[in-house]
Amino acid sequence: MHIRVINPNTTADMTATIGEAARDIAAPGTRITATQPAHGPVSIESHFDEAISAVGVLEEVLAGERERVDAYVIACFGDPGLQAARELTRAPVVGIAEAAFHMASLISTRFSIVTTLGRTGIIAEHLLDQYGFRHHCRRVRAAEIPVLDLEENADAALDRVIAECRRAKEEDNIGAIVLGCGGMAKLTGQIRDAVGLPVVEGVTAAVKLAEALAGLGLETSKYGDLAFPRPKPFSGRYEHLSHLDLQDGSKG
Ligand code: 5HY
Repeated sequence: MHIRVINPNTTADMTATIGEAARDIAAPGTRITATQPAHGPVSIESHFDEAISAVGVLEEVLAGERERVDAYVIACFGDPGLQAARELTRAPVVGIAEAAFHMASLISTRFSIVTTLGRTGIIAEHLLDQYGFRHHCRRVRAAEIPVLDLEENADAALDRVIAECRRAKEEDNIGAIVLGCGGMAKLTGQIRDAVGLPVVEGVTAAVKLAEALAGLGLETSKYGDLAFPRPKPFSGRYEHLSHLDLQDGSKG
């Protein structure tokens, strides 16, 4: 099984971290390719960053279709471009936020999310509503660290994330913590041991869900809104997306 794990920001070190965490948890025989867009923000910390990164995610899915991968993971906690990506392929596409919400709701009745910057918390809240998990989530908290601090000031960033997780444990009456950033992919064990609560991390949750879906032979439905986009002309810098013929498996 071949899973393409897409880091929607363009920071290679974070892509490497995400790839390592995915390979550590993948089943024997699962091949993980960790990629990032050629164009886009070095980190995603706003609606603007998210909107731009979504196009990069779609370009990476089209590249994966040329390699006929079996499943995709979108490794940013905003799940940028998730539904659009599902239109481009029959393969399952799993967003790390959606995967983490599902997994956390299977092991706890209430969880809190700990993300990086407070300003991106609303993105997680919108996804909780969109996916139907608002009633499972007590609070969306922030360690108030820039995303790239997870790579560049790792120890200090970890301390701040642990401190916020401890506050969640003391104050939120929860049974689990959901980590709210793909850049936290390799911190699960340290945080769990420091906080003493189950910790759900999106990249690893999404890889296991992608394996399960592909292993069951389940494909993204092509009936209704996730059907392949109607081929049409695109202009300017998107001209190469014109007349995408995704139907017959020979990808654009
Ligand atoms: C992420 N940003 O998972 C989000 C996290 C966030 O570049 N990768 C990013 O803070 O919204």
